[in-house]
Amino acid sequence: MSLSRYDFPEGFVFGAATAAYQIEGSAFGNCGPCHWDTFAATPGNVVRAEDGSKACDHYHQWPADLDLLQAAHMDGYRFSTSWARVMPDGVNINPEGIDFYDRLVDGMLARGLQPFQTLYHWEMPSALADTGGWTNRDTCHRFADFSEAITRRLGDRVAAIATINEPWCVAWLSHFLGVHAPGLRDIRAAARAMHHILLAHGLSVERLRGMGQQNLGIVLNFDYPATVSASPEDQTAANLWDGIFNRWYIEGITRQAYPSNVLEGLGPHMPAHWQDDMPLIGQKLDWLGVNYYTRNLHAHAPGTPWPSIRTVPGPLPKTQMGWEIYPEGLHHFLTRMAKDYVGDLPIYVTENGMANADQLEDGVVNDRIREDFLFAHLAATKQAIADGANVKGFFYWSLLDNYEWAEGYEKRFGLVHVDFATLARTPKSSYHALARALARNTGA
Ligand code: IFM
Repeated sequence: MSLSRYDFPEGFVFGAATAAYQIEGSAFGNCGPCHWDTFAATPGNVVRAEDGSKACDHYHQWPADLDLLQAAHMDGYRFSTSWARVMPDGVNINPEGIDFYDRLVDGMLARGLQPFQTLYHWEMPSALADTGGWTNRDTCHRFADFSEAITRRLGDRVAAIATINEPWCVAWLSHFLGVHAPGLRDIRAAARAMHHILLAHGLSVERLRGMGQQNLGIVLNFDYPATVSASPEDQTAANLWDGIFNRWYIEGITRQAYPSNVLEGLGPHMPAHWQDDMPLIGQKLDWLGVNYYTRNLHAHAPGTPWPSIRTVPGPLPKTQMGWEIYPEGLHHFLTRMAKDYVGDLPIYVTENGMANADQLEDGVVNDRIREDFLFAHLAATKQAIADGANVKGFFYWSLLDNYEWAEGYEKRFGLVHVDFATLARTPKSSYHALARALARNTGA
């Protein structure tokens, strides 16, 4: 597929994304413990019980990593600032942590990269996890304090700030399905986390706006809800999945209301007076981040408790994660967000990518399958723009192979291969293909 930056509007931001815990190395720089350290240390939670203590050692190797972005002609870099690194006990500032991000942002600007910052990409400081994490309303206020502290230092130089990365993962995946830290499987904890994560977003936006900060957004993830059959029961199951995964967060923010089919199950477990928080949650955004990876097939699961959904793998080709490759879903969500929720508000594809069992052979990684995946999703984005969605940028997930949470270091999403024994970086063929597509035609 031959697409280049010239197939997209002038000023469109091409970049790659990472997150702090997945690449930095939490053992360095007086970073505090977070709930992922203890989740990983508990047998059975993470492949080989691996954690992010060393990760890609980005804490020390960041200049070379930023060079990789620049050499691929990227315009932006989406990164996150770890709460546990900036505030190891969840309250007091670690000067070494905040200095690290200060240098990192200056490093981006020196290389012509627009810094797209995410405030919460899942490093809940252990001290706050001890008091209930996202099940505790007080954590939302602590998060606003963290947002203020880091923004006082970086806010004059970042291009955009996202409050939260993927509230569905923070709340449902982590408190109902138990797959991510803190590994709870409890409907009451899930209902509280689903509401509190949006309250934290609202309090953070309110605090940052009060400081005069511009370009505030949130990053939501979306999963295309297909059905196993055309039966009304399976349709209802897919609609409920759509409500839990896709509609809860965007409708909380843009309509100040939660989907009624989800409240049927969660209503009894919601925190008292949650309705009073909706105006705060529903404040104006400056942009919306869309993370998209796959679709899933759903069926009614009779005889099981609410939500009574059985999710099964579909027939399409799959990535190393077992996720179906379905670029049409990205077009669906970009146009749906514009049409049903945000109108002309700028939308960024803040994550899209695939894991693959890449092999380094004779110094080369040939990941043609990732090239095809990437360009198919870029084509879906281009079509969504043609169909009226105001998409302003696309960030590939991820720059580097990294710590894939409960999957440890097994699943490789990077444009750049990382040898986790030596930490050597090797750009894959997909990196070179993207670099060619992004090179500017200078006419020389
Ligand atoms: O690695 C994650 C990232 O942290 C959040 N979005 C999905 C990616 C792939 O699973």
